[in-house]
Amino acid sequence: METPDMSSLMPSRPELFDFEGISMTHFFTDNWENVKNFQARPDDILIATYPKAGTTWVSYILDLLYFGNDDPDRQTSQPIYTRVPFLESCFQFIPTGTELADNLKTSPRLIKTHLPVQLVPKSFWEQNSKVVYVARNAKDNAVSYFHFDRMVKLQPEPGDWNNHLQKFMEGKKVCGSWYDHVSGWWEKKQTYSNLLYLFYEDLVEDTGREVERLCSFLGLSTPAEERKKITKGVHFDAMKNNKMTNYSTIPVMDFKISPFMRKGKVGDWKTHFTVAQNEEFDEVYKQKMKNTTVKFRTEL
Ligand code: PPS
Repeated sequence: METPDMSSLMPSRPELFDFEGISMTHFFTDNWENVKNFQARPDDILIATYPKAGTTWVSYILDLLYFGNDDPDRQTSQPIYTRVPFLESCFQFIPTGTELADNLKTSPRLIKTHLPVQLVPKSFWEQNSKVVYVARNAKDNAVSYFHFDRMVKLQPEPGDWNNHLQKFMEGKKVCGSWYDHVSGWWEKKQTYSNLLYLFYEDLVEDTGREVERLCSFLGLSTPAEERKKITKGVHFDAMKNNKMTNYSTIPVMDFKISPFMRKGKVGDWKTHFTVAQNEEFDEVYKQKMKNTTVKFRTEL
């Protein structure tokens, strides 16, 4: 029997529009009343990132730290995007992020967001929930975002690499400006002590050390042996081969164009940026980041 053509059922690529000063698509604003009024709990853990900065990696680390030994079924049959709901998401093929979060039976609840700090529902701050922010250097982040937009049909068309890079520098990507995102969250860290600010580059350099840092922030006394096991389980190759973490169970990603778990490297930008693009990017970077103290590494 021939495979039916599902393309007509697939929603078309959405338009980007301004939402409270941030570029967004309707998939992240359609459920806004529920997002804004979301009731956080004191033991919730919010995993916040600019898209493509290592969200899935840190989500899986936290999932294993808390629930790795609890329920074997969780590890073998629940994809990471249902274990760790994506708060502002509103797609047709899966319940909304707020529905998924409201129905989570676990404690703590692990919740993912890509929102800039000023759009995070206020109950998280009122409840003093813990927040883990992950940031990735702009160049690799831009590259990863490009390949993601190419293969996810629910993202605006990225155009060619140069086109995408210009839009990235202008902040005309879903979730807005990378520069504002990482610096806004960095500022928040100065006044909100329940926020841990991690770097993707540090995770690549020494995952075990960052797992330890997470444990200490979360007040977990996970034994060294267990931490070692987790560190192995969250290695790029292990996650790429794990159906529950590699997003292969989601229908809107075209892995023939690019896999979700693509390269997992620091410095892959060097295979994409031309000398001229790099010079322009560095100039724009200097300007946009002149008022923040957050510093990134673009190579290890
Ligand atoms: S999303 O769609 O915003 O939730 O994507 P996100 O998970 O934030 O980012 C995806 C990129 O993170 C890489 N990744 C990893 N790198 C190293 N080790 C591990 N374990 C790992 N898990 C995910 C993933 O490969 C994407 O980066 P690129 O550069 O595209 O490979």
